Amino acid sequence: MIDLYYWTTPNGHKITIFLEEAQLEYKLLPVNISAGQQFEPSFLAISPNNRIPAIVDRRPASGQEPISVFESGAILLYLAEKSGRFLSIEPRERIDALQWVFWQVAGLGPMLGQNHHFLQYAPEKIPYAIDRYAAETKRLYAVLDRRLEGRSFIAGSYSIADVACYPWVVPHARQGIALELYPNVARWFDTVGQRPAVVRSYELAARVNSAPVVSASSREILFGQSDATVRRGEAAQHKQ
Ligand SMILES: N[C@@H](CCC(=O)N[C@@H](CS)C(=O)NCC(=O)O)C(=O)O
Repeated sequence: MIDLYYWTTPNGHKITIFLEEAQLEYKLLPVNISAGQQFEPSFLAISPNNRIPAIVDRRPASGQEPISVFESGAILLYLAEKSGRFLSIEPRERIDALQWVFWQVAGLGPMLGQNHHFLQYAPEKIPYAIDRYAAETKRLYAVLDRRLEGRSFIAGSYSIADVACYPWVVPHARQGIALELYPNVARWFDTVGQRPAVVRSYELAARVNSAPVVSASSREILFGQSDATVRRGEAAQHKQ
């Protein structure tokens, strides 16, 4: 049984998609990041970066102590290895998929996140920041588009590389992206979006939370963090 600490965001969707695809047994533990639940000591003990997603595998293959994992890329790798699904064991195909998973967690996710921030949420419109992240977003979509030319999926057959990237392409309109300008991404996006496990994951998300993650009341929680936030979390953990 996998405990999944989850909220309804792209990084959260990656893991529900994998778990639904692989049909692993899991228990969903919502962490409402708009309400500050990511700072609860019990969650910080599993996810020291105060971010979802995180998992606890109550039945690791070793048969020993439960294993906890944070960072969506590490979780996808862990689950792929545990289940033997969506990551080839053939070395060339395996590293091909993994390099695109790393590309997603180090590039596509953070850059599109900054794009969102400056385009949608920043209290002042800063043209330099908006333009910088809009251009980088378009560059990354173009990289993905070139990669998908003549390919059905990002790396060989459907893999954790597709699972990692898909949820970040879902909000393409809010990123200022016209998907028709990236026809290979658009075709891939349609194919992945029709997979029953992907459909189930987004239905599940709608049942867990239908409110926007970023609202007037959650802005300070999400955008007001600093080293003091981490120190407060640490102090709360020590009190426990
Ligand atoms: N690199 C991390 C990023 C995770 C992340 O940014 N999670 C966001 C939701 S998508 C979060 O938990 N935010 C809570 C906060 O900002 O306090 C991963 O890939 O897991």
